[in-house]
Amino acid sequence: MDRRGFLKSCAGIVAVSALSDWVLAEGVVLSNRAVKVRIGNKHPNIVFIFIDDMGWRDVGFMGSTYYETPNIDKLASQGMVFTNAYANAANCAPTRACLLTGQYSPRHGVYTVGSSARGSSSDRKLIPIANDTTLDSHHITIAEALRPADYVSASMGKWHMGDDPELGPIGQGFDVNIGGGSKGSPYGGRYFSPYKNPYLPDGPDGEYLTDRLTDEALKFFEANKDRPFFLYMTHYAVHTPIQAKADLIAKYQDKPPSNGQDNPTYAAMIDSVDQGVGRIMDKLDELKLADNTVIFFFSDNGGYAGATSNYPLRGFKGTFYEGGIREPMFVKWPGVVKPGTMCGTPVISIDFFPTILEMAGAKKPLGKTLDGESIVPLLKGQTTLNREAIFWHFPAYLQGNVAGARDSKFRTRPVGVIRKGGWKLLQFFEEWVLDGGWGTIDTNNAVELYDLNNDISETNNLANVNKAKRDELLNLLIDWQNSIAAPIPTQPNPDYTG
Ligand SMILES: [Ca+2]
Repeated sequence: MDRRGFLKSCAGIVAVSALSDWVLAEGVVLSNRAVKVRIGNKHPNIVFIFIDDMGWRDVGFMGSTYYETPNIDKLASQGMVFTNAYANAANCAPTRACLLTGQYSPRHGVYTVGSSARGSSSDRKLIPIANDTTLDSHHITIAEALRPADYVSASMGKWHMGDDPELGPIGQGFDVNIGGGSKGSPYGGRYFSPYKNPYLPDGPDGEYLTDRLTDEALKFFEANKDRPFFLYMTHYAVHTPIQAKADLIAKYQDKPPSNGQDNPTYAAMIDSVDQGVGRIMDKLDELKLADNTVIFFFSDNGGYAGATSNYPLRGFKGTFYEGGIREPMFVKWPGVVKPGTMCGTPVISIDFFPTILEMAGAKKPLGKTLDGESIVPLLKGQTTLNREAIFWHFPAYLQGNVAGARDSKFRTRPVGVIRKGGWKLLQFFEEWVLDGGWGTIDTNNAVELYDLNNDISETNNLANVNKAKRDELLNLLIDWQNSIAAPIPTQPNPDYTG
């Protein structure tokens, strides 16, 4: 049976996602992963530099005067800096699942890291929604979507979505996996070889993981310089454990703290990332690929409370205040993005999937829902996108006491969030569900509203001051929750003791 006949015979009985998987798989077989050298290499190479746990102000180009990132800053100056760029979540795995699929969390069920029921049960008012700790293999990832466009792709570093052969980078469509499995921090708890990482052969004793991943990236460029490539450069740095090379720690040992940033070892971790970025650019220059390579720079959640300061943003990794979700970001796209530009339009990690597809000239996989929007128009100078708002859904508990959190026991309790224009609203499900919803909204303490344009630190809750704006955003948020069937925790926890 030919493909058309097969599709026709299946159309009535095969679920859309299964059908699109089949079409995608067929595309892979037909291309046979053959090396096709493009005449003139029309579509750019894509290097996505993804730092773990890096805070909004943890780089020079975002204003840090403590950390030193000359290579990253130089690259940022050659591209467009996004000042309102968001991760889809305040911790690692969910942002990664959203980025790799281009979908909000309710579509894949990865809401948090590990259990959604963190902390003491007696402190939790609701039974949280169960969490998926791995990304199911039926989801089409960005690497799978790039295959029909003849991109070779590599994941280097942290994966955190499951293990190969099925759920790791190879199982999810990458051609190369260096060091990525189910773990969210360096295997064996160490940044130095021997790594004890099943996906990364040990180097010489004492070799530093960030340096090694850069070495592997350079090899990948050499091996694939004649075809379009996608590198998901997903550093384990600068996640805990906070470990760095002694000579670099010494560089920061006597440096005066600045704006609350004062950890020499963390600064040295960032320094190693920066040196790696410099080596990547030198290699792309040497191979004469730099002019046809797009560089993205991004992080997966806000800065960690034990290592840095996100000032003036409120909160840290794990909270849904800006310090937990706003990220340093730039895009360098030679010949398209005007160097030295800045964009304040809110963007979010689900946007990278359609953006990269558009850059690569790849088609949206058949039947695939993409929740994000391509930011290519912004990169070309437009100042708005089509959507009305962006959303977060976190039906889980994250324990811990950090400055800026809403209470002392949890970095966050179950929450829904919307940002529209300069306004941001947080809907806390415990109060919303248990204390009366709309009926008692003026007193139930379920909703916080902030005017980010005038209150970037989220100090002034306007929920009962601008009720029209509150209700407008809350209605949009609830409409979105309904449209995507976002599961809201509603069941009271019998263990709760108050
Ligand atoms: Ca992270």
